Amino acid sequence: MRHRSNFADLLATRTRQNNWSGRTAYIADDISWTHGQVHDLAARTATVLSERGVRPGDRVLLAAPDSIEWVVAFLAIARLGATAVLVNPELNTGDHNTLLADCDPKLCLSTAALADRFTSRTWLDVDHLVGSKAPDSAPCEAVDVSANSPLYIQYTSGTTGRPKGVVHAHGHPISYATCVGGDVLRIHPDDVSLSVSKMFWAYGFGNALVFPLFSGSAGVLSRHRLAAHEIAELVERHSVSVLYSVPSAYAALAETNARNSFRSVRAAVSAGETMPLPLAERLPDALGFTALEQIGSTEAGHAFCANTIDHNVPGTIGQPVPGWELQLRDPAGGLAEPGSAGDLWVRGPTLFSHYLNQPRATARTLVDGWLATHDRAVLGEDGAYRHVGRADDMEMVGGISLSPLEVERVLLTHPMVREAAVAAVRDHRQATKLRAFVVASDTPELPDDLIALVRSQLPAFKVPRSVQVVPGLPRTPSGKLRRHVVRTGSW
Ligand code: 3SK
Repeated sequence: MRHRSNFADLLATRTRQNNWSGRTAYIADDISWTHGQVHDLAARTATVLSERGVRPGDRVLLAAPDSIEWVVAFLAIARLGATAVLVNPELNTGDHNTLLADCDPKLCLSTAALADRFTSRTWLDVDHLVGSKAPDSAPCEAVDVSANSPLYIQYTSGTTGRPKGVVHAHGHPISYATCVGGDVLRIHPDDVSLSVSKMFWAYGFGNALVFPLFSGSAGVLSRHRLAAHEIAELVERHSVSVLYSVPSAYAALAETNARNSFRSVRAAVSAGETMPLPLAERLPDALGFTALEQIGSTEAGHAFCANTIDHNVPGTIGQPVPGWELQLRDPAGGLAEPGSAGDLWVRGPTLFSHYLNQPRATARTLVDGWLATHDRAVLGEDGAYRHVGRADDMEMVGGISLSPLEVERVLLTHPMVREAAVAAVRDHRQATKLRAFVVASDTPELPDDLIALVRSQLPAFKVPRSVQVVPGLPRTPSGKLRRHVVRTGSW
């Protein structure tokens, strides 16, 4: 029986049926690629991969910066019915080796700069493969797969712990493109998007690969991590209409004085972490837009709760994305009292099938079809959810447990503070003391001012003993704070 569920094939067919072949799909390194060119090159790249022995069900590791080559390689792997393992190219050798051992790929694709990482396996330079070898090959037919066949794996370690390979199927991106890209953001063929988060990560993959290809719109790609002034410059140069970013990057943008560069932005999406309310309130003045906050996870595929183009309540993570159910549970596993905070469990159409090689972790996280997000939230009377932290966020100081978020929220009201993290850090006597780390315009009196600010609003045991100004906080690629690293006091 033919399923016609191959994700790469569905996108190529959709492009032909909607006459999008001549429209711009990507602008990468200032070169434009049409949707037709991308799908044609992917079909030819699939031929080369097949000649190299890639077969349906094989895993192919892809560790490269965001680029047209990345997009084309992904579509080629999908076309062959193989599974793409999407890996952060910036990891160190040890981390790459851990992932290699876990996913045991048939073939590795990376740029030449990372060749030595992967030559213990069959390895190809993705830029050479797509740029030089594929154009001379014939296009390859798509392999027939079912909507449940594995399509890609992304690694998550959450904010701590052993990496887990999250497996998603061919049917998933089509579903979140419809619900998040369509219902929530109303992406249309005239949009031009820029995702600050990279494509190896769930948020960036949906934003930069799935949404443009599914909607016939254009995406701007950058190989390197963008500084605030580069984001402003790209948005202005390409008249970006949909910007996807994370709170720490919005905080940096708000200080650029580049409001005029953002005139073309009709939607500015924020995810990865809760946006502090003072920052959310600063954005309209500083940048001319209000951010649309959403929350999702690698296991969920993309966002499951979001503010939408039609209904945005700053300071909240919005309402369930169509197709998703949310439950707030109390510690005993029952439903939390209305209006009180609970552990967030979600159920919906794009939940991962399993963690690669980790059945016990899968069973702990996916229970009766519900995903334990480890986020905590509260449902307001307005129907919008507010994120109130992670289940593992608590700090213990002098035997008393406290939420660092409450202290961070106070610190963030100070006009000089752009980011804040508070943790119980061991001093030289191994005693834990509350310390605040802030990204801020430094002044000699800032630490004392911040301590006085917290003291004026919170009880004494929540006042940090010291304040350290740091250039940046340790975050996951999606922008989530790595609290276990903050607790070490150095990074
Ligand atoms: O909220 C997030 O961090 C997220 C993660 C993956 C995909 C999408 C989102 C919004």
